[in-house]
Amino acid sequence: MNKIEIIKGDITEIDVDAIVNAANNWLIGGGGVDGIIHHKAGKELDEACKKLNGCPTGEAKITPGFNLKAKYIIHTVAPKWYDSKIENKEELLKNCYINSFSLAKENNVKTIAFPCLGAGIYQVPIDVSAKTAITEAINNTDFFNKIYLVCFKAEDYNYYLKCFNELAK
Ligand code: AR6
Repeated sequence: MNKIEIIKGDITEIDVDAIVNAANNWLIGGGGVDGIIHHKAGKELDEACKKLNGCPTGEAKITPGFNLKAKYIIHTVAPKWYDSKIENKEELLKNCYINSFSLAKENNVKTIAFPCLGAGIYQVPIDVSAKTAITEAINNTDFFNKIYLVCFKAEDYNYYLKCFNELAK
C-alpha cells in the first residue's frame, strides 16, 4: 500500500509522469484546479484541448503537460453532484478514475497524481470522493510506481487519511 500516498498541496507542483485534471465537458479551462493547470501549463494547452472535441462525463482525454513538470495531463470530467437529472453519479465518478488510470497505462505513465475529482465546484461529497479515489487507487497499485491523491484543503486531507487507514487495512 505504500504505492499510494495521500498528500496535501498543489497538484501543479508535483513531479510525476501525469497529473489528472478535474475538467469540464468542453475542456475549456475553468476555475478550481482546472484554472490553475491551464494557467501554469500555458496557451499551448488551450490549443491542444480545442482539438479534442470535448470529453463526456466519466471519460478521459490526454494532452502533453507543456510548461508543467508533469509530462502529461489527463483530463476527466466528474458528474455535477447537484444535477438531479444525472442518475448514475457514483458510477460516473468511478469511471473518471478507471478511465484515467487506463489512459495512463496506455501511455506508460508510472507515477500519477489525482486531485479530489468533483469535490469542488461540482460538489461531490467528500466521503464519496475519498472512498471512490482510494478504492480505485488500491485497484491499480500493480502497474504504477506511485499514485498520489492530492488534497488542497486541510479538512479534505484529514478525511482522506482517515478513509485510507480504514480501507487499506
Ligand atoms: N491542487 C490540487 N487540488 C486543488 C487545487 C490544486 N492546485 N485547486 C483546487 N483543488 P474543482 P470539480 C481541489 O472545483 O469539482 C472547473 O471550473 C479542490 O479543493 O477544481 O471537479 C472545471 O472547468 C477540490 O477538492 O473541480 C469544471 O467546470 C478539487 O480540487 C469544474 O470546475 C476539485 O475541485 C469541475 O469541478
